[in-house]
Amino acid sequence: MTGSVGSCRSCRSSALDLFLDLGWTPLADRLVQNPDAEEPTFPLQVGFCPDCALVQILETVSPSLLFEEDYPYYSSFSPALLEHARGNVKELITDRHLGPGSLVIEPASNDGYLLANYVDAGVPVLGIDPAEGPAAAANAKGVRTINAFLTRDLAESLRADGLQADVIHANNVLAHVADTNGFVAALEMLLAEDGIIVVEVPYVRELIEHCEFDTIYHEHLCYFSVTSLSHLFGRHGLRILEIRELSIHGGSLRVFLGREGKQGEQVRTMLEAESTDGLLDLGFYQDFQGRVERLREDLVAMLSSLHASGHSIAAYGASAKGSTLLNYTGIGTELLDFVVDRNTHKQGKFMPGKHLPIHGPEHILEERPDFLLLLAWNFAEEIMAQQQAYRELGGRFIVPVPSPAII
Ligand code: JHZ
Repeated sequence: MTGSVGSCRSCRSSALDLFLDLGWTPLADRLVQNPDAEEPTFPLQVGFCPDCALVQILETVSPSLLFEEDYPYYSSFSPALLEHARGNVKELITDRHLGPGSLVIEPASNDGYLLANYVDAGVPVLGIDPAEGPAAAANAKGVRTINAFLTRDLAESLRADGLQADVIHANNVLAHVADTNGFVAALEMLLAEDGIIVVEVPYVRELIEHCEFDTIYHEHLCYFSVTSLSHLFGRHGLRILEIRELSIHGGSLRVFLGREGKQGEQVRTMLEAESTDGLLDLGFYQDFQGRVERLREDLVAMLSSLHASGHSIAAYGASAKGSTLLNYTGIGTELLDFVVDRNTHKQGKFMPGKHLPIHGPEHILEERPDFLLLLAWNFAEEIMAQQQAYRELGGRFIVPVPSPAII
């Protein structure tokens, strides 16, 4: 299934405009076990659809290569994300009067970090996730999970078995699916008549305005605005009822969708603002390549000068976005000594392409690098609070976006 799309992933328009080329990069979540083995790389180019305003990468890498085996991302390693999910679930249980007779479904449920909150409250759940390790971890903690991709076929068979959800969560998954319309059709099929779908996606406005180019990698096929979401879901009889802007993952949207219902005032306001601010035109995206190139130059210059003056530098967060950042900027073992990450499934492996070794965070105090490049800048506050001891010893963090800064 790997290959380049000829037309828009959402509306099928053939008029895609390329505005960013990050070169060829390895797969961002495919951590390396053996640094001598060959690693495949794929083109990473981003286009804009002038017909439905969807920003998207042009390459589709086979989903089984991306997600099925050895997928190292386990949501539960971030306390901030756990708290984020807990708050969301609590509110929905109250607002939607959920109880033992309800059903909550979540595609891309990962290790069950979100659904576990429903299980604790006695609300029946069904998780669906193609990644073997995280799905097994979810089942082990009592979150019923099918190890599969959510497709139209799976939705049809679940529906034939009588499953209809009062709430469907789709957090950070819409951008990941190769059959965008098929996935939304599957969500619609699984939704009870008066049910609600809660979707979270990183907001393309934040990506562009804050130069978060590193959140672009092959797992993320689409980068959504309210306008592009509205076109996509509208095609499947689903309407945006409410939207919230969230700070998670560098700035995200939480969108509530239903078959019918009153559209909140803020939905109209955001749609209008996107139009006024130019998000529906190529012009909004056109200087992004130049801004990303400048960031690369500034970051390489900053690290090179620190290194040349005898400072040691390591990195924090073996994140997927870290892989894009390192591979696009070319920063590797000549400037950075190692990467640390709390996720034990990542430790002992190497970063894609650049092959920096990944250790547990205790390595920081053992090695005492002068600087830590923050590759998980979206969790800056949380990580820096955990690293108080390192900071008290004089250690400093470098945050790469929106422009490199030492803090
Ligand atoms: P994190 C992930 O991207 C994966 P990544 C995925 N591709 C996606 O869509 C986005 O999220 C939304 C570690 N960490 O979550 C955990 C610590 O070590 O920003 C992670 O490995 N200590 C599905 O990988 C990494 O940092 C900590 O205290 O770019 C963060 O990765 C915390 C908070 C995190 O996104």
